[in-house]
Order: sequence, then C-alpha cells, then structure tokens
Amino acid sequence: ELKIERDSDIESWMEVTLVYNSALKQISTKLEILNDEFQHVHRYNPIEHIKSRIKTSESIVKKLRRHGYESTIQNMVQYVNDIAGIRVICSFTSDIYRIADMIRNQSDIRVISIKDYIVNPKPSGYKSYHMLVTVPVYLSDRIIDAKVEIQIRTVAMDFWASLEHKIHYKFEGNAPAHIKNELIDCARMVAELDAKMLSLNEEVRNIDQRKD
Ligand code: 0O2
Repeated sequence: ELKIERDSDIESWMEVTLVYNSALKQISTKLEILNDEFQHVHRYNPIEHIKSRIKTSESIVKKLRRHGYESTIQNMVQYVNDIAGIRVICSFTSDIYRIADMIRNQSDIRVISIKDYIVNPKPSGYKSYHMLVTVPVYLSDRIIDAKVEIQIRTVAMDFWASLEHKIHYKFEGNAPAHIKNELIDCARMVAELDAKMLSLNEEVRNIDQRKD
C-alpha cells in the first residue's frame, strides 16, 4: 500500500499522476510529429505504433520495496524512473537508432541515461533501447521536469518481450530452466529475423532507387 495518510498526500498523488500523464502526452505528440515529418520527407514511417502507460501504484510499491525504499510519494518520484513509460514499436533495428536520435535532438528533452539492451542484451535474452528523459510540463504557475522512460524496440522484439514478461510474472521470476532456455533460443531467432528483414528491406529500397 502507498502511504497515503493525509488529505495532502492524496492531493500530491493526484498531482503526480497529472504531471506524468501530461509528460506522456507531450512525448507522444512529439513522436507523432517526427513520424509525420519523416513520412513527408522520406515517404516512410519509422514508427509502427506507440503505447504509453502510467505504472500502477501496486507495481510502484513493489519496485520501491525491491530497492529497499519506503512507499512514500517522495520516494516514488525520486527513485522510480518508469512511472511514466512509453513504448515505441518500429519495423527495423535501424529505425530504433533513427528515432532515438530524433528524440535526442529535441531541445526541451533532456536525456538522463541510455540503456542499450540491443548491443548488451539482458541474460533473459531481452533486447530494447531504453532512454530515460525529462520533459518540461507547463502548469499554470510553474514548470515541472517530469521523467519518462522511453523503450524503443522492433515488432519482433516486442512480440518476444510480451510473452517473456507474461511467463516471468506467472512463475514469479522462477520459470523452469527449459522454458528459460527456449526463450533465449527464441530471442536468438528474433535477432536473426530482424537482421534478415533489415537486409531484405535495404535490398528492395536499392532497387526502388535505381528505378527512379
Ligand atoms: P513493467 O511491467 O514493464 O512496467 P529494474 O531492473 O526494473 O529495477 P530499471 O532501471 O527500471 O530497474 O530497469 P530497466 O532495465 O531500465 O527497465 C525495466 C523495464 O524494462 C521493465 O519494467 C520492462 O518493461 C523492461 N524489461 C527489462 N528487462 C526485461 C526482461 O528481461 N524481459 C522483459 N519482457 N522486459 C524487460 P518493469 O518494471 O519490470 O515492468
């Protein structure tokens, strides 16, 4: 349970949610604009789709406990980096870095940290590109820099991660060894599929260019 003891705590929790929701709206709009511009210039959409979510209070409390912190609103905001999360799904691995660069180039977005689980996959086989950023949220009387975790991955990586996440929760992290191994093998197949799809796409694009 979150420690909500006073009316002022309820007020703060509502404010926190409001700020993170606004931050998600801002980042989503920025990404949509970048995607539209890219389509206009290159006749191609780097983004397949975008999903965003606010982490549930249960999941925030679990994370705080895991890291040994008390469940206060102050600790949530300070230590939980993915209260506001946005997932950007694209077709090809090359799109991932293209999108990350476009985000980095936005002057009001500050990049706090990067975790490239594509270059350095997790032991589970997990691959994705994570950016922790802050975006300014303009309220009536002040500006708040809100943290947003952006996860960028291909459709294939997303397919893998959804099933792995489900299995991870079902077995509370202790899935039987053969299932873990099968998942690692699937991750290898996903990487192979992504590489093949990328090279196929490049080949087709080169043919198109020669025709023009
Ligand atoms: P949910 O339900 O997605 O919100 P942490 O390791 O979580 O204490 P940190 O720095 O937040 O610390 O970790 P990280 O690795 O930057 O990002 C965590 C998020 O990445 C996870 O959120 C998942 O969404 C995703 N992720 C990381 N590793 C894996 C993995 O092995 N498999 C899958 N399917 N997803 C992964 P949460 O909070 O776990 O959950």
